[in-house]
Amino acid sequence: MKIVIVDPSRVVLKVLGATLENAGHEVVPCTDAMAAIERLRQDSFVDVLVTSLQLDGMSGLQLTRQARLVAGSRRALYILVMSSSSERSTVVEALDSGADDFIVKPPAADELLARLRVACRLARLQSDLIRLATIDALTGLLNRRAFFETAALYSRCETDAVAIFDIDRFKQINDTYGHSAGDVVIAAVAHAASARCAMVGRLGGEEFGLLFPGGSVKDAVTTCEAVRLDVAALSFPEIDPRLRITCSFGAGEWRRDELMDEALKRADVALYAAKAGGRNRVMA
Ligand code: GH3
Ligand code: MG
Ligand code: MG
Ligand code: MG
Repeated sequence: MKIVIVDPSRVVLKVLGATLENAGHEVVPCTDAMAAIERLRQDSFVDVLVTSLQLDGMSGLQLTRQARLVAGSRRALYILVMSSSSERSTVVEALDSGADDFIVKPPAADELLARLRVACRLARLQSDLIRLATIDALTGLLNRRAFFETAALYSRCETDAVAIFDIDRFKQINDTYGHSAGDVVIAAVAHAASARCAMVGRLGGEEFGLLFPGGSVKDAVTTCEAVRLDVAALSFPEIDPRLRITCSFGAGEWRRDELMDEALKRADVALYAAKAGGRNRVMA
């Protein structure tokens, strides 16, 4: 695991760091809380924070609370607090501040490593749960809920745009080649879209959402047009060499102070027009 350890003493950091490294962990030593927070902000691969309560500047309890905010609900971060005081009130305060566990300082190596094995078990479980709850299994895209949550997390820029698209006459593909061939097509279309846009979600069966933070409707239309051409160029020799796929797209402005639902409705109207206009096109 990747472990950030925070203690004002370089000697303590060296001793604990060696123990953890010998057990195969990657260690990031920090002598103060600000450095630790900065690291957590920049590096989403940190699994564990081990912090002393007694720090210079920001206290270990404040660090614990801040670290919880930084990690949020989408990231597994296990926090182990160390303190030379094992008073009950200290333990309670640490756990209530967001720590997952507590160990008396200086910790015995075997106990510290055993507690980190617990951390490892829980971190695996938590990241599995986060993945299962947010990632669509067929396509690897954000699922519908995660797409909406991600959109809500974005600070609204001066301009934003959204788009949705839907595979044309998809029912025919299922009916002609079977459901599993349909799944192959859905996955290939998803892959093509994610190569052109960083934020793509699977909104439902063969319908996808694209998010353009800071982008205009014109940007959205340009990207959709690129995806449209990429999808039209896909071939599926393992299904039928003659099979070609098209998609219809609708793009819309996402105005400030508007829920994304409203912007999606706008995009949906455009998508409907694209379908009615003959499919395999982008409308805004
Ligand atoms: P249109 O051009 O108007 O979009 O026509 P369409 O046939 O694509 O539209 P419709 O919404 O009627 O059909 C979508 C089909 O997608 C219906 C449903 O059975 C199928 N579908 C939904 N989810 C999945 C999936 O995960 N895998 C497969 N293979 N099919 C799915
Ligand atoms: Mg449809
Ligand atoms: Mg369709
Ligand atoms: Mg559909």
